[in-house]
Amino acid sequence: MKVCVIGLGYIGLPTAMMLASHGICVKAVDCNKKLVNKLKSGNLIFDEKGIKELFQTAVNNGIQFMTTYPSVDLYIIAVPTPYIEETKKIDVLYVQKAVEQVLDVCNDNTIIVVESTISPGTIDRDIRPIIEKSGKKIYIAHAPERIIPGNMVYELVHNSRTIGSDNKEVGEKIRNIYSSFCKGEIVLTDIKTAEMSKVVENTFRDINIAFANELAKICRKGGMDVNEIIRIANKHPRVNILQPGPGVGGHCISVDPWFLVGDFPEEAQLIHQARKVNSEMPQFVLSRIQSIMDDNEIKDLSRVGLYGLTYKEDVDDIRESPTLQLLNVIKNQNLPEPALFDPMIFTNIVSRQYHDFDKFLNDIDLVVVVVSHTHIKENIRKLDNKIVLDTRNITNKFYKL
Ligand code: SAJ
Repeated sequence: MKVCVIGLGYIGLPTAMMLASHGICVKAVDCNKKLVNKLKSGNLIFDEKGIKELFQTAVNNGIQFMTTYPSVDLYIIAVPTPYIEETKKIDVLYVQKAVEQVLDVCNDNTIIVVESTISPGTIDRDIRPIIEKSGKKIYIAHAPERIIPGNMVYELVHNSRTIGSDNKEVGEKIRNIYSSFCKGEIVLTDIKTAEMSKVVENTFRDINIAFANELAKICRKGGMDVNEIIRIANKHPRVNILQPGPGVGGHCISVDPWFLVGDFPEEAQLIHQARKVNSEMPQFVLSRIQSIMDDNEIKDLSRVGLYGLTYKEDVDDIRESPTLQLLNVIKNQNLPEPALFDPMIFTNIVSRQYHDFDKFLNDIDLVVVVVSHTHIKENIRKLDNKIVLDTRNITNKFYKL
């Protein structure tokens, strides 16, 4: 069976490479010519544990990168699904465009699998009518991914997966493809259940992070140590509180819960509130910075340095990152721009960005650790003479949230 993976981002690319590495004939498509040329010339666009080796095996096994849609037996669509700012509903345009382009080249009985996260009912409402209009006999299914950036290659192989299909035989065919590399359980269900379960997983995590963040605010006001309280509470066999932090970033957890808020505004009260708590964390971080500046007679934010720009530790993805959210809050209040350093980011994203850690430290009085990269843990001694706000609780000796 020939497979085409559409959308060579953080999910599509590793999935395409994994399939190719396990003997499947894979054609990997992206509309971005520059990206495709980079891949063709043997360069990856992001780093991940084990991804270089996977890339090499996939190339050796004949994976093909291209910008045009080929005719194959099964398509996997892994394009972005943002939400519409005003309505909070899913913006399904990229998926629809991909489906339309598949329909232009595919034959009857082709299978289209949507991997992109979609809100429950999206396939019936927004995709099926396009397929019906084409007059072709096509099978559509949904197989959401679950891999965590930072450990993608391992999780692609070991996580359990869900396949939503309205046709058992087609579901089995898709299961066969994924089981070429996936050692976890592969659960077959209907499309809407698969759509909803993926959104629910990320919403569960968002709510749990919001709980930890709210506790941080309560403990700050009440003069209590939130990290110690969480450490003790988590000794209870049925309590597992997550870590408070500077906010929730990434293209998944900070996006997917909005789909439920957009479609079920009356019912999704807790989900909406959790999003609000997490979105307000950058403002809370700014208040902490200002109070520490007052305590230490630091006169303005230009003497403050933010450590970390990515949305979480040891990845090079900056989408929706808490640092970018914080910089936005600072800009909106017309305050001076802080300095910034991130060992994972080599291009210039903001104007006061440093690429030399020692120079960065030299130019500032207060360091705000926004991301707990391994780099900062290994260089913790360099912070010895600095005033530090540690929003990630990397050690217990600094100012905390
Ligand atoms: N965060 C905290 N405190 C925590 C845990 C996370 O503040 O205790 C923050 C992180 O720093 C980051 C954000 O939350 O800014 C999200 O990070 P994450 O590691 O929780 O999750 P993602 O976005 O990298 O990946 C999630 C995962 N989903 C779940 O764990 C339910 C992953 O398995 C999904 O595949 C991925 O979303 C996706 O693509 O949907």
